[in-house]
Amino acid sequence: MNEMTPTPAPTRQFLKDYVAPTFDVESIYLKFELDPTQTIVTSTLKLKRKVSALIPKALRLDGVGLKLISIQMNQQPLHKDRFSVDENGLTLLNPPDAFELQTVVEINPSQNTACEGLYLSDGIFCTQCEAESFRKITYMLDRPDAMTTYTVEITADKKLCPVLLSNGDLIESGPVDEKRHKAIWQDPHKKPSYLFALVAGDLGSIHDTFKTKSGKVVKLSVYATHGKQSRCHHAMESLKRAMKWDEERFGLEYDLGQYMIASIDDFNMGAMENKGLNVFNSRLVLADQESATDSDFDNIEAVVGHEYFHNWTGNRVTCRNWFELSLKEGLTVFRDQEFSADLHSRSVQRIKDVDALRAKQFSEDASPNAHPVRPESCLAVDNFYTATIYEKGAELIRMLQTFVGRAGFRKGMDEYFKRHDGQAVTIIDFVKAICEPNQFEYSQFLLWYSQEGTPAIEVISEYNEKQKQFHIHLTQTPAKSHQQPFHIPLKFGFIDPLGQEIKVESNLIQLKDSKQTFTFSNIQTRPVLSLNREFSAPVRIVTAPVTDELLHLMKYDSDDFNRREAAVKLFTAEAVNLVSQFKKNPNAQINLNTSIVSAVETVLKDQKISPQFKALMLQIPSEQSLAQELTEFTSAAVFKARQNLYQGLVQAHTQLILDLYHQHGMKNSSGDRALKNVLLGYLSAARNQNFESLLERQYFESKNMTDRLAALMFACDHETPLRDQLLNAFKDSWIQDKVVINKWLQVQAISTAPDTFERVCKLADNPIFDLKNPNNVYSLVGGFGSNLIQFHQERMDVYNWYLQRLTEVDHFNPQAAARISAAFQLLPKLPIATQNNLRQLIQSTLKVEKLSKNTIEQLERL
Ligand code: HT7
Ligand code: ZN
Repeated sequence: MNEMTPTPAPTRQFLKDYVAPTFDVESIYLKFELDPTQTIVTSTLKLKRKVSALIPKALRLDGVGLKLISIQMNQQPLHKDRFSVDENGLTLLNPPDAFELQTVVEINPSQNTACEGLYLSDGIFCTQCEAESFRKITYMLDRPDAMTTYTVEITADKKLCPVLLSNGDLIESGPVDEKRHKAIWQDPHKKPSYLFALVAGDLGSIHDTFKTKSGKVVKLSVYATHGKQSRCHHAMESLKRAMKWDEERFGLEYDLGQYMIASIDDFNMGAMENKGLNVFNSRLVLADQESATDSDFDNIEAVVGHEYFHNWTGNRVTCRNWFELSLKEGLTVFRDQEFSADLHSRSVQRIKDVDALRAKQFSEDASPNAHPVRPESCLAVDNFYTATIYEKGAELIRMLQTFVGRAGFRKGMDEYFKRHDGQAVTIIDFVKAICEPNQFEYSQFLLWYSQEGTPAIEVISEYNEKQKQFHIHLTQTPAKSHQQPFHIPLKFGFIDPLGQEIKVESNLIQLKDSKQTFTFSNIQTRPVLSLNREFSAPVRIVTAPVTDELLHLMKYDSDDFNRREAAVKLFTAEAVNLVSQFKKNPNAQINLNTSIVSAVETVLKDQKISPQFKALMLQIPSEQSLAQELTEFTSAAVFKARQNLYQGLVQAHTQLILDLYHQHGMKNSSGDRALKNVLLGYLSAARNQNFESLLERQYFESKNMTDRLAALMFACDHETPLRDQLLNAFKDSWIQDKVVINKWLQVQAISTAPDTFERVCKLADNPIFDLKNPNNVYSLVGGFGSNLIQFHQERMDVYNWYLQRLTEVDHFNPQAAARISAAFQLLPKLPIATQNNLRQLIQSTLKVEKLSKNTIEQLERL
């Protein structure tokens, strides 16, 4: 293409266009001669035409950025008339029904900055093939429904790469010559190309074993940079817990002799479930008390579990194509959430999962990025890795479990594996496998997969004193006017005036129509309704709450989720009211509603609830969740509203908060730390008299990262010398640590202090920050983009700076750039003049810059 030729617009792919491959790949033998700049990949594919396939004139193999050195068919060089090569692949003309194809290609891992395909991270060779990057390694039918068995031979310099890993079992290893050695790995299970992995380099490791329920001993290994082995034990213990849990809860046993996790510093996402060889972002492997927070520990356990659970839900049974991604991701998120709930507090886990769902997925669903859980088209498959596919997908699985019951769900899962083990299937195949053995009629439920947006539910409760009847009138409104009503499972309960649970025959309502009334008889006194318990359906209840009812539920609801939900609603209503007052008068002096003040006092004094739950009850709604309640987002008013809440509550309960802070500061559980740090957040945001000395003491006296980071994060919100004192101390301790230093970048990026933008600009030029490291980008640039207060000051120079950084990242890592473009999701909620100016800025970036299809797709929607 010459320079004057306009770049062709990226093409859209559609779910409806799915056609199965015409050839089976019967096996693949891959030989890697590793070299940082000139790696040679020899692939030998055995291909056979499918019996059912019409005879096509050509067979197309995917391949991107490959230098083809030679091509042979059935051990004979292939004549140039029999094939053609272009920038996206290789076409074989008139191929025979069955043949062996050998291609030799050269690739350059050291120049691969996108973290896709085969690349180098700190001298370690590693791969990331999901979704469509195997084609950057060799020619292949690079699609999930082309499953085959892999044998992989790796040769490399012994000194540079003493460790040579791939999927499956090691079947041979030894020297090649004086300098090089080799390893041959074989994976007996058929898999799609996206699950291929290779890791090679000089890595340290820890090892352990796990005995499966049938008595097989599996060798477990975690690989990481030398010297970091002592931080790998939590990941190893998490892996063993996950293996046991999957046997107990789902009867699923591991199917290879070896399971390996490799920790890599440069990685676009969290982790990757490659068969038998997971590759992990180091931030989700390495942890000890000094370097990782309690939530890092929890995340590591959850993600190690998630990738392990993929071995059955994703690897043994995979997706027919990428539009079906939620088949494996929604189901596996559901499984990892259940794993964490079974191991720890179920209600705390549910609250955290729903908080995350609302913050990420509900805001996505309400934005121009809204899409169904099973999307119908896309420009870039990589953009499918969203909260909707993952977290909302998991909610749909949870609803199915609610409908058919836990035992019924297990029966359905057994049926799913019986029907589909070893296959690439669809979401509908899964739903059928769950529902058919349980005689559950699922046709209306399927709408959850095709209709985007969050449904709203209006609730009117009516008590008839005479007839002792309670009526619940429900109206559901899907997000778009043309959409049909959903089948919605709503768990519920009644609390009587004395705080007792009223027994009813079933605690589940199944809402199917747009409007429906449910009547309950023999209700002796007017109860308070607790609806959508455990958040049984991902919906928004839009009816304005009644304060007295919320206070009653906060005290007495037997469902912890709704008990805390009542507190959230109380805080949210107050905050929304404050926002509208501050919008009218930024200097208004507003006293808090007295019922909030006394409700918080009751929670603070409650000795029966766990500290972890108390911390959740006291959490002030985030800017993200407030944004969802507001038609127009103005950062200054939102900031003031939250500030006012903190100040009012601290003023009313200073001593109580301080006492509780000190009391839990003397204890040492993660729950105590969670509560103590929520209280420290109150004192700091309210600028309580001694807050600086509290922050300073906590930072320097604590030995764990949770407390240190909390103190540092709160200090960053204030333009005081303490902020720099703590930031410098943190930097001095962790400057050499590629994982921990991200925390230092992030706390500065998410600060609400007015000078945040200027400081972020400086940090972006600081040699500590590496634009090529995805974690650095997500922490600093992405962190700033998620900072609703300082990013959305409605200053075009701020937005422009962000777009420039995004463009820079896009030039070498489109996936990372597309992910941080989520910062603009709030655009439709900004004041109209700002919306117009920002849209213009985005449009001109799209026009002027040559952006990837990933980023174009994200920005074009705005
Ligand atoms: N299945 C994994 C997805 C993933 C990924 C996708 C696109 C580009 C890079 C990626 N790294 C990991 C992660 C998971 O859900 O388990
Ligand atoms: Zn996953």
